[in-house]
Amino acid sequence: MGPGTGSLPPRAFFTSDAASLPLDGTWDFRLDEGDWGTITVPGHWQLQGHGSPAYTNVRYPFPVEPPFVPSENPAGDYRLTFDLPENWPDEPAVLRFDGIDSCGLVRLNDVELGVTRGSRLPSEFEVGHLLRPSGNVLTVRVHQWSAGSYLEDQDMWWMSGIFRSVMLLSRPRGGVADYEIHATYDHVLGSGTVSVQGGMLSVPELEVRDLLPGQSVSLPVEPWSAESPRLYDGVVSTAAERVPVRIGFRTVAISDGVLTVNGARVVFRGVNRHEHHPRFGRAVPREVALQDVLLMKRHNVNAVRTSHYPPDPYFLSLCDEYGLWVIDECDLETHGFGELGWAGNPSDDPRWAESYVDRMRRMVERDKNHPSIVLWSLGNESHTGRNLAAMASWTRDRDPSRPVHYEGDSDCEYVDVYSRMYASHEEVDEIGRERTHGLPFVLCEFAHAMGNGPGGMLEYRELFEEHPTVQGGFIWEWIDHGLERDGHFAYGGDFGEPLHDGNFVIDGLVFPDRTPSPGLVEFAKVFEPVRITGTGTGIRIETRYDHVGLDHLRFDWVLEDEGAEVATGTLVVPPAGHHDLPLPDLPAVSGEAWLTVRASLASPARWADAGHVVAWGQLQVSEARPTSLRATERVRPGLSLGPGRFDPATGLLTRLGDLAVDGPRLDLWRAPTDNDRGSEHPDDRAWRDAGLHRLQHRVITVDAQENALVVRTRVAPPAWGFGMFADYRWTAGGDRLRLQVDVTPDGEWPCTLPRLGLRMALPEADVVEWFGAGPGEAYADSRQAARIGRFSSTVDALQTPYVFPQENGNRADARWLEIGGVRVEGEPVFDFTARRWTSEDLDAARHTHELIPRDRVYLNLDLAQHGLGTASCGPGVLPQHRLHARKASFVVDLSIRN
Ligand code: IPT
Repeated sequence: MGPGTGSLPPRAFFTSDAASLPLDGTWDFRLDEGDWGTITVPGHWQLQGHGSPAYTNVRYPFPVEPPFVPSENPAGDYRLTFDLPENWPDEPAVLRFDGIDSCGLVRLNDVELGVTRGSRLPSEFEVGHLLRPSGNVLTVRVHQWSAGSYLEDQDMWWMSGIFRSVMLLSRPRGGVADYEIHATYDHVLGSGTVSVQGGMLSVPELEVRDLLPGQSVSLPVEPWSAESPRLYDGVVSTAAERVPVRIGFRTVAISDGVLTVNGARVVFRGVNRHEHHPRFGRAVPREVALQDVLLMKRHNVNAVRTSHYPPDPYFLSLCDEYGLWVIDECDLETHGFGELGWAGNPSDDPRWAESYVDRMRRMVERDKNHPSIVLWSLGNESHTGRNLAAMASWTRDRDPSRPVHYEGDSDCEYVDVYSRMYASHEEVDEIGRERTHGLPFVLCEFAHAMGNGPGGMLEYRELFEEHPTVQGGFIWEWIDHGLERDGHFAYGGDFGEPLHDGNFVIDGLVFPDRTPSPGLVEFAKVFEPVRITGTGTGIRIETRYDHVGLDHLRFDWVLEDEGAEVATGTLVVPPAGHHDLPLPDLPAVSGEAWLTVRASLASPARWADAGHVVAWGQLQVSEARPTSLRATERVRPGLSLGPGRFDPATGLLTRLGDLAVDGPRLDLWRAPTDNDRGSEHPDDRAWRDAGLHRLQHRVITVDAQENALVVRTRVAPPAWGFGMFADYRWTAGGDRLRLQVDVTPDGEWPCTLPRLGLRMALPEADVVEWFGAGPGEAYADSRQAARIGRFSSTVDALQTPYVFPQENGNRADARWLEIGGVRVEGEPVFDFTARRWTSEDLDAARHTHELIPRDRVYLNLDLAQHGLGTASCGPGVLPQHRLHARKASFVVDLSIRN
């Protein structure tokens, strides 16, 4: 129940001019005393052919009887023989392990050094006296389970091994044992104050030379913020060692219940980041950590909570350099005790006290010099108790410069910010109005990004803007933890785990391979740092930056008529504040025209090229010309009308020109999303109970009138009395067919509707072109990122490959669409999806590779779809985005284009 043994006191992570020897690479390895082979360090053995990964969210995959773990406890033996480089100094040395999951018994040259605990924390051992010039033998026996596993019940894959770097570091006598830099910023005076411990500090750029430990100096500086991450290079030195350091001046404070940095209120537009790679698990290569940071910055993410353990330290140096606010979270979660009503929870058991504080100490000491870290977090989902309170008080004593966060302290007895997860919009609004607990409020998790979604981010943003103490939040979560397997991504259960939580581990804003999902694109739009809107007569520009102005941006406009560019120009925007600008002079246009204004980087930033768009807005400047159709054509024998031929029995369209089609008919079903399937009362259950996935269409009449074909039907599920009358009225003018659909609910509908629209099948087609919202998918409560324009795509590219197949790819507000020679025009607009499989196929599939293209294209033309919400963990679809059975009419025109 205690921490590891034999290791040195924790200290800052740094490299210096002292000798060092990286020990990463190929090691000898055997599992459970089997045959010796090799393994790559850092890495997990389960991803290198030994055993398999297992996924559980909350439940421990072993009996809960702390501190005992199963007798069947996989043991990985690691062995590395290494020589010292020539000139290796005759000085003390330490062996540093940055992360071993879950514990390792370390031996060097047959001498036992100790045991590591705390998987995502470093351990260092004194080894100088044991080293020899060549033939050093380092062995580590790693166990999958240890008492520490009870404290490491995070929602992620159980994977073991030496998964972070191993280093041998010479520690010169009289060197920098540890160092600590305090660099604060006084926003009133515009000056910084810096002091150092552990060595002398020089910062040439600031003309600071050999500042002695314990002394401080104040001078004018540029502050550090996530928006302007100004770092000063310096050196901490003693006679024997020089440590390069990077200093950011900033002051975190809470005043009047508002969290500020450098005197300005901050809003976290954040994400929760687990360390995950589809092939390497939590052994994330450095270039991939950089990729995360670049993707975040390019999508207007300004904050990261390192859920739920300290990341590889390299990630934090990237946050310093590129600018991200960080909540550094300790490696602690005991969620599985929740299943036992928290009986025996370590958080309040004194026998675990030392382990708790040890974990916090190791994180804080390791990471204390990062300007990006603005809050310390005690851990996640460990309920409450004295050990957590002890971590908090230790932290406050050690580092009064950063507030303490922990969501589980719901009464805010030992934390400095009030934190919640998945609180509904309504509740957040109430917290903001009542200033609950009188503390800054953050959503450490919100908007669960599982599958298609999250819906409702916009409405959260509005609350962050409305209430000063509601200071943003962190989307759950950054990345889908899918593991690559035979060309697709695997999730819980795919490795035969007896106990697992399926695809609940697939809930990120980026896919496992880090392709941005539509959720991330939506995030970027919702949380853009500049708001550009139309005022009716002009353009409004509002800045949402907390620390910088607008002078790094340029504002360009483009005028498009029916989606075709007709003019462009540049707007002159003052560098700070909010502005109402007049419209630029625009040429005459003939159709529906939109003015798009984009704010882009005027010059290259560290994280993106010049021209990268950070914000945009659209204003409609002219309406579409109304189209009218004169029903000139007569219904002909054999039931044809204009370019259409119909089945006399069903009244369904069978041919359009030369094309064989299966006529549009009413469709209410969609392949449920993870959010539809979530919550205690899932929409998906209600829909299935109502039988919406197996509607029957009863033809009442097929009425061939002179200029119209009128088909009356009643659409209803088996076993129930409710249903919907659907009348299809076909007319034609020349080679254009018009369909008017009128639906009228019959009886009491027990549930919302997944969608309300038409579905038809067309011959195979490749390219789709449309004028409407795009280019990406859009749903009622996740549609900010779609702009009005003219787009083209292949049918395949319209699909969003959610790891767990579900409804996806909806394009909103199409004015017209062309696919495979068919033109569809809306009166005025429709939503559409086009795919090579049916909604039923999509519903049945469990992995993307199970979706097999058919030889048709299934086209849905919808009046509306139900919103997405985030009920997979959190609130469902907001009332204004729900779709109810109602009387409705809609009109589409069909014609053939050659
Ligand atoms: C919350 C966890 O903190 C997080 O790790 C993750 O499991 C998330 O849920 C769901 O994906 S805890 C839950 C009880 C809200």
